[in-house]
Amino acid sequence: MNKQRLMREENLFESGHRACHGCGMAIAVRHILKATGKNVIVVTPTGCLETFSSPYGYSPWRVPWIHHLFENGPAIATGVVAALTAQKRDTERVIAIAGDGSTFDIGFGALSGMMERGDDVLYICVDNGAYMNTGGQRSSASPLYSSTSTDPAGKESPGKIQRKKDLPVIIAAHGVPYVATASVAYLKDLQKKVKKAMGYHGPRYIQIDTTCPSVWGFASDQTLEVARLGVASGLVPLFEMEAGKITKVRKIKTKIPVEEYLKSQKRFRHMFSGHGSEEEIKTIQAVADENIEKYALLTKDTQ
Ligand SMILES: Cc1ncc(C[n+]2csc(CCOP(=O)(O)OP(=O)(O)O)c2C)c(N)n1
Ligand code: SF4
Ligand SMILES: [Mg+2]
Repeated sequence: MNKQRLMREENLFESGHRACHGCGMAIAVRHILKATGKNVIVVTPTGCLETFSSPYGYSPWRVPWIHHLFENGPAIATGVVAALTAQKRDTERVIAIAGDGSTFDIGFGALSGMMERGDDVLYICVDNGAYMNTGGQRSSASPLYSSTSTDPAGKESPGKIQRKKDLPVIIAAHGVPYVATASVAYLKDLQKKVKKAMGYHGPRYIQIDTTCPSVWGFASDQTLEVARLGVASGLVPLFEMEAGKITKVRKIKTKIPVEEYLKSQKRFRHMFSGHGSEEEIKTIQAVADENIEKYALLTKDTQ
């Protein structure tokens, strides 16, 4: 088999989508499917992924794919599992790939139900920290003090004043076998976690930090670098939890101050405009330090 053909066959999320240049989500999905292989059925709610992967007449999906409402992904995934069981089909597995608005907010009740029932679904949240498909409104995954279209920063407002919801820990509290966080900065790590999750049965959850050049505000060739800065600052902790316990963390090799991450994106530029934002930067640093301590992210050399 020639090399080109081999590469084509390995890629289950191909060209033919309309994601923005440098979209972290498109990169993540390609790598998720490399790890699952082709025997999966994917369900995806409304959001950027659905919109950019279903232009009329084209499809990048090389696996069966179902688009459904914004709020009912977990229920649809459960239904597909039930249909496969009824048909005695055990070769395909079901995975949901959904945005943070759908996962953290509007589909949260359905997600909790699916986790509690114990359905055999790998649920993956491609988290870009806001409702991007409709113009960047805040979600409960938006980071503290990010400027969003519904929490715009200005003279009277520092941006979103709430912290990001700690969804992986909430999901783990359901007693599910596997929960992990990943980043597009570390694609081998991402694939490893997806493969590991596929080795379990029951509900599993992976949350992937997927950088968004268009709404976060950075050059499209900086997608992986901005994601890497998030991890290096401690704001995006990468870990695995099995049966509710942290079993593995990705250590930070070179720790950076949060300013370096914040300065890389326009959604935080108000923090450096001289409107007395020093306190807010300190608060964000405290969030990063809390993650570093909670997940023991530093090695002996980086402490
Ligand atoms: C019930 C309902 N409310 C609102 C919308 C409009 N809507 C479509 S996509 C979207 C945002 C999706 O955000 P997210 O899940 O984070 O995915 P992203 O676009 O960021 O990838 C919204 C608000 C809708 N389709 N259905
Ligand atoms: S808006 Fe962001 S998440 Fe959506 S397609 Fe563009 S880069 Fe990707
Ligand atoms: Mg989103």
